[in-house]
Amino acid sequence: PARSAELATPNKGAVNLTKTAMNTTLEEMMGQWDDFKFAPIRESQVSRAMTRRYFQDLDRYAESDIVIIGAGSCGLSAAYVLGKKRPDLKIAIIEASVSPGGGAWLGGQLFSAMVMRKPADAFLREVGVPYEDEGHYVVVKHAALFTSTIMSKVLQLPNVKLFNATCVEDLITRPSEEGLRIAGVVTNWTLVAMHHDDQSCMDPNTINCPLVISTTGHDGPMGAFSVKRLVSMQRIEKLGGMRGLDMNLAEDAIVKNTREIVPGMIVGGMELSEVDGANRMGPTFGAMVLSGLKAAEEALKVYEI
Ligand code: AHZ
Repeated sequence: PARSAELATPNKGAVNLTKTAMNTTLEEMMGQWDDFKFAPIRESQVSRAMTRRYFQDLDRYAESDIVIIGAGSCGLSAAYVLGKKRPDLKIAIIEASVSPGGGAWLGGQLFSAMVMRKPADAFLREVGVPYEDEGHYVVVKHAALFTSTIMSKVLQLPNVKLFNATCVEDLITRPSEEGLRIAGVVTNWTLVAMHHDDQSCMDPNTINCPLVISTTGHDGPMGAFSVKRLVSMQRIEKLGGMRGLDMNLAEDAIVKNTREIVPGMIVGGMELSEVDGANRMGPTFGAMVLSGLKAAEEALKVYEI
């Protein structure tokens, strides 16, 4: 009988708003735990609430205006500037990890504080992250404060969608006057991409877009993805290889050289050091946010024509 009642009333418990569901304040809830109840729900409502939106987003962003690969400090900064300046552009961020943020959850080694050299403090003021002013540089009390703040700003933009746990595993190309242009990305669930060697028939998905901004970080298990692929497809001859640490040289070079390295693909952040043979900067993040700003500026040139 219980089963037939369930089948006869598939939406049982789905509407029927109780007092707890009606804009109760936290103050009103406190001390009232004996009668406490959540608003009722049916499990399928949860499934549909998630899957409908996800598949609508997959459909909407299958044709994007800009795809940003990698949601580290550079990619998120680029997304923030672009998404805010141009609410008419559809921007998809593809992040391989479940947790976006890349290397910006800690300031360096396992320390909390994050250093940004001036003038990158302007970016912190723009997004509303407090800092201590130390003269030529500023210090945010925890790198996670920067990362969570910029992420919350980016995720609130209606024209930006983050697809995390999803990696770019190839690039879409088209013949062009310049030889070849990048015309989109090939994606897969990261967990699937990690099992191509022991499972068969796990073909990917695709996103078309006229412009990709690649910010996948320096070489490593996942890093420098796009520029390594450009070498293997013989679109650039070889990588310069990231050089040793020199904070002063590195940060200036990364910002100045953030550019469209092949038609349709702008590269920013530490991925760029692998192309140009630039130094690394270690634990200072000013160049990452300003490289994001410059990448956004380069992208806007394409869209302002
Ligand atoms: O998961 C990666 C990370 O979140 C993601 N990523 C890499 N390959 C990907 C792929 N598809 C999708 N194929 C991918 N996502 O890219 C993000 C890169 O973030 P990051 O923090 O490593 O790079 P960044 O350039 O934004 O910041 C670099 C921060 C560094 S490294 C460094 C040094 O080594 O000296 N110093 C600084 C400030």
